[in-house]
Amino acid sequence: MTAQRVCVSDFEEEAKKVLPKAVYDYYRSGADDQNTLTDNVAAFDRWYLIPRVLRNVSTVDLSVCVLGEKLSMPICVAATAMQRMAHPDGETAVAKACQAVGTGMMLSSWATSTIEEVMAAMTTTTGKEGVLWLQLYIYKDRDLTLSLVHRAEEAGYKAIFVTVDTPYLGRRRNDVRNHFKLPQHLSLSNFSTASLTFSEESYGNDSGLSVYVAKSIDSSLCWEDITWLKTHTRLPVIVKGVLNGDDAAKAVSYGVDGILVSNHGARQLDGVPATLDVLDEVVKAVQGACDVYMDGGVRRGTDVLKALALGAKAVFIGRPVLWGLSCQGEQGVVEVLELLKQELQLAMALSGCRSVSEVTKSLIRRVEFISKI
Ligand code: HOC
Repeated sequence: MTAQRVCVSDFEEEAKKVLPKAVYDYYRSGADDQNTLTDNVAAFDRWYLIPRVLRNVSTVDLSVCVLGEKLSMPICVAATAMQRMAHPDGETAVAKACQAVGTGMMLSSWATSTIEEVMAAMTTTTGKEGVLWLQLYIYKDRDLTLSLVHRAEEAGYKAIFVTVDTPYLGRRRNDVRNHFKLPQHLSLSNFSTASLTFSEESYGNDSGLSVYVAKSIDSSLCWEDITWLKTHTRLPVIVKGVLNGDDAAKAVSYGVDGILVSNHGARQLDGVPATLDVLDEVVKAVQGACDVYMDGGVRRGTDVLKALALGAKAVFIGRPVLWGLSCQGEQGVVEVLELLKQELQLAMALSGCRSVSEVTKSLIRRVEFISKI
């Protein structure tokens, strides 16, 4: 009998047992010494919640509007690559789970299901078009890049999240050790020609994946490319991977429709701050000109509450979804999303917040001193 899953780490424990080691390691790893990976999670413990009482919390409304779409909660699904390694239904299972729970999903352009397949899966659940956003890497091949954008537009995606923190791939040591490669029966479904053979391309201390990224991703990317992208799409463009106020202000000056504070799940540059620790700086720099979202280290409802209190409009979760998917496909993802939703609802009620708009900075205080004892 499988053990009861009562928190996100229960799902991870079970996922670790069912996944091949190389796949678990690929999903789980951060870059280099993984200091930022640890810190993304630890950062949430550096903030206290300061609840208010006697506020009639008999009903709590978690709904929120993200990029013009009403969602049941401020918890969305982050882009994670190659989800069919976790479960045969991969991205389509995650999409259906999001639709069932009433939230949005960011699809990795490195998905093992096509842009169109995922929208179709999401739509069949309720008959209503799902809330899907496309995560985009800008390839050296700009026609290829734009073909992804236009397919997303055609399929009814609502926005493009352009990843700006990956001119090269961060070094994940386990992928090198494991000679990580995409299992042979899978492919990066959105690219008809570029089938990957990581093992053949790996050498020395580089994983095959990083060799592939160096060959295909445009490392000359700069701010003018945001303008370029915006001129080629009618969809909102959100910059994913901003970690400081100056870049956030710059993004606003380039007319972005949103900013996602992200360190790529701590998989790129080790030693950067936890995303929670830079959220306030980014929110201040943006001065309300666009919405700010965050990902990184969110594992509990109270984490979501702290991120909202620091000014995030919504949070995105990556690994917890992969663990749910690994454990039990669509149902496992529904369970993870429902768990976080319930945890957030309870945390809001216990803090005296009846709606997301009542979650303000006065709800949290930085821990001045953390005893090591
Ligand atoms: C274009 C290739 O985000 C990761 C994923 C995939 C990165 C590959 C990008 O492993 O962090």
